Amino acid sequence: MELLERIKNAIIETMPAMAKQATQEALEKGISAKEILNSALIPGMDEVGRLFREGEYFVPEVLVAAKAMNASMDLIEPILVGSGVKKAGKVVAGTVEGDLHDIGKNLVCMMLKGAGFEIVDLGVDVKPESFVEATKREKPDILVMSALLTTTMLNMPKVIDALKEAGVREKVKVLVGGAPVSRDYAEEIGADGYSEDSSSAVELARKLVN
Ligand code: B1M
Repeated sequence: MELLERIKNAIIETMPAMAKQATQEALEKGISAKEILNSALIPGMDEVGRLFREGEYFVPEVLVAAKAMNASMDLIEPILVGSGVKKAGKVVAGTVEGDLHDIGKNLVCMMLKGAGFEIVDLGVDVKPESFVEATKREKPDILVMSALLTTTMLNMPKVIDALKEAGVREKVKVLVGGAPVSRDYAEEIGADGYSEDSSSAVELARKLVN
């Protein structure tokens, strides 16, 4: 379908206005929101993730591609919500306490959203008790924590301890990431997974909810 290809290419070629226009046309022609999501947005962002992993795209391209995906998503999301299309899963995400860096966390959230996950973004400087409250309230499949400072990554195990104390640790998969975080550190603190960038975060999240 030519219009779906146009939406997909607008995402890959980082053109938000074109993504929006092609999505509008597709909806007017009767293409369903679900088909736009599954046949244009998700494969488009998958391809962006591949280009990023292989070093062809850098952070600015990924951010604008995500903007293009969001421009399309803004039009189809109300329809998807109304039609009850099943989401890939629910994610609560935040940058840990003391840390104000949010570019990487936002990128992870955008890529997960592009892959069909529902995102509850708690923002930055998120206290352990706020992660716990959101886990109880939102009942997510996955909790994502981001940290960019060697000092604030030490707050990640505090969140895991707080989840245990509140009796909800087993109800959610905990994924961690951010520049100073490593796979070894994730294992050491008892997280369920680590990913070094936003596209591998999507692959990991998909594996964990299936
Ligand atoms: Co700050 N900062 N910063 N900073 N900053 C760094 C991180 C630093 C490495 C710079 C340096 O010294 N070379 C350094 C940390 C040193 C350390 O701890 N080892 C540093 C410092 C020291 C500080 C301050 C303390 C500076 C000061 O005030 N003296 C201060 C701290 C403030 C605070 O948080 N309390 C500070 C402040 C800031 C700004 C506010 C000015 C700004 C943040 C703006 C914002 O985020 N809105 C800022 C920035 C921009 C940076 C650098 C330049 C860029 C970070 C970034 O956005 N990268 C950074 C140096 C650098 O990295 N070159 C630096 C792009 C982003 C896409 O990458 O966040 O790594 P990243 O995310 C990646 C992966 O890590 C991964 O996926 C993303 C996409 O691939 N990922 C996840 C991230 N989270 C994930 C979660 C997952 C999975 C993957 O969950 C599953």
